[in-house]
Amino acid sequence: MTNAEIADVFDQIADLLEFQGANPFRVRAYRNAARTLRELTESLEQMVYNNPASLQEISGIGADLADKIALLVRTGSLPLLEELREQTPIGVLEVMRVPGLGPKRAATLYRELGVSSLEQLREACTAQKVRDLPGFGAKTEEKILQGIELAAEAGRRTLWAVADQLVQNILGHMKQCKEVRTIQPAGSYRRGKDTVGDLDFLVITGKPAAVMDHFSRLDGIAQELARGDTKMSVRLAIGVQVDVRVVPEESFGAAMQYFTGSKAHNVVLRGMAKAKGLKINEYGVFRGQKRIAGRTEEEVYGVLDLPCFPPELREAREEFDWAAQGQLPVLVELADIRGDLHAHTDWTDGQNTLEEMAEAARQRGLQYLAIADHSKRVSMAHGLDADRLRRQWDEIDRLNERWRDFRLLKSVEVDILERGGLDLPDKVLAEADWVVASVHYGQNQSREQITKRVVDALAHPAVCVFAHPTGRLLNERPPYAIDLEAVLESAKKYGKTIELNSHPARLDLDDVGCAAARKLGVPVVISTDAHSTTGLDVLRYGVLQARRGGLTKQDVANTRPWPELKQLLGRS
Ligand code: DGT
Ligand code: CA
Ligand code: CA
Ligand code: ZN
Repeated sequence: MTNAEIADVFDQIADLLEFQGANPFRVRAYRNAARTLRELTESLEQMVYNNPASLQEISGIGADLADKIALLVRTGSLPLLEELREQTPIGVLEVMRVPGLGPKRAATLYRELGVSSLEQLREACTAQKVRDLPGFGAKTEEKILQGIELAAEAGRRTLWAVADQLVQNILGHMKQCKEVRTIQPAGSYRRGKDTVGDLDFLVITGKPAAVMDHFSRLDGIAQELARGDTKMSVRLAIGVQVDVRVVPEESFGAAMQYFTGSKAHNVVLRGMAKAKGLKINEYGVFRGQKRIAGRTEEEVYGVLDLPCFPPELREAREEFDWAAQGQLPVLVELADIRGDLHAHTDWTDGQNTLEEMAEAARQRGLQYLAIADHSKRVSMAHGLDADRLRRQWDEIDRLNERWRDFRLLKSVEVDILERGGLDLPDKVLAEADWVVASVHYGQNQSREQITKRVVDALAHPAVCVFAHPTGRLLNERPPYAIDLEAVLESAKKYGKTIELNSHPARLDLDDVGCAAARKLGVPVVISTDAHSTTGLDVLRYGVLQARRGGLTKQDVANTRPWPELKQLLGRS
């Protein structure tokens, strides 16, 4: 154990004691001890093993603290700390660490507002309840909100959709520099991964220094991390790192290939090159000293007798097998999508009317839109009961008389109840064009319970699709404990489909789930789950994940016109 680690333990004890309102002298004793130990030049561990008595010679360390240091070094823990942790609500420690807070303020927040998690703290700040507490104020409240964002962002991966905005910004800025001959994004962004660690750009230029000067003038740079002759790294204020590399024109394809990755894909590629007596790196493919490819990616893959893989497939999953068999799939595209099968309106928690949603879908070139508002169990969203649902369907019938090229489908997002079963009578569900089933409650149930609920729902004759199948929210909520394999198998058995929800924080099924559905022959429905007209624009994020799962137009159910889709489900 290092001195710093021991000091941290003492600091934590001080924090927790202070949170509990312990005697200030006791709190200060631990805090002072932590500071002393952190600045000590001799190793506490050595002292404990060689001469424990010497611990008491450190200023401010008496018999009690000396014993605690010895115990900590020997056992790795302290009963006092464990005890304090047990007495403190779990989330409070996170709350304390938000910049601008601390144990005392965390205690006030807990006592006055019951705040014991970052989420509750965010809510309390947003509701402007924090500013009225003694010792706080509007400024503090604002600072806390920023602090929560920062704490939450640190160490997190960026949603692809957010990364995409950054990339477009950066491209826009860099293209204003006349010394930039070419700039292209690479890395996980280019592969369309659902979240991105950092952004990677490659540039061709005759004047690297001028390009980097220009790059450093990008809005939103918080810090320049490194700058060399050909590489520069910065951190943006929102916490994302951006790497820019200048590469020679004759190596641009090789560099794009290399820096697009993935690492696993590159490892396989390097092995294949070696087997052909070739060497591959970010400068090109070489036979001996001679560069035989490098200007374009096609050329690089070509000399290895490989197709230029779509970036989305470069994960060393199935792509090399497909290439060996000469059967690279033709991946689904946004333009293949004919309709959207999951959207909400202001009848429940959506923002727009039926008519507005329909017109927005039509303008986006869709032929059909399923209005799948929530069922009554979702009371927070004013979920529909049978009566209101039928009234909505009457209005849909009326609206549908307007269009020849477009159709609203009578649908509903029916909740799969905690105890099992669906939230609407069978008779009503049987009248729907399309029934979306989903789990919103009882997400903490066991794997067996939750899987059984879903498998039973898929067996219900009215249900067409199981929506956002794992319930994950990227950076926020892990998947529930569902057995996806069992769910896919019953979807197969009952001739049902599975949703790829395109919301950028959901992307659920994920790419691997899509591949699993494809292998079993379960059609995937790429849906928007739009709660407003602009919510319809997320479709492309879903399509990107479907491509990563290797899905073709055939594998995606809603590439079909509605009559064909009905046939696929065995309905007339
Ligand atoms: P990220 O940023 O964590 O979402 O993932 P990537 O894939 O963008 O990874 P990053 O930014 O570390 O590097 C970009 C690409 O560069 C990566 O996909 C493959 C290539 N690369 C980086 N380091 C290595 C390496 O050590 N070996 C190989 N073969 N390739 C590497
Ligand atoms: Ca990256
Ligand atoms: Ca990088
Ligand atoms: Zn929904």
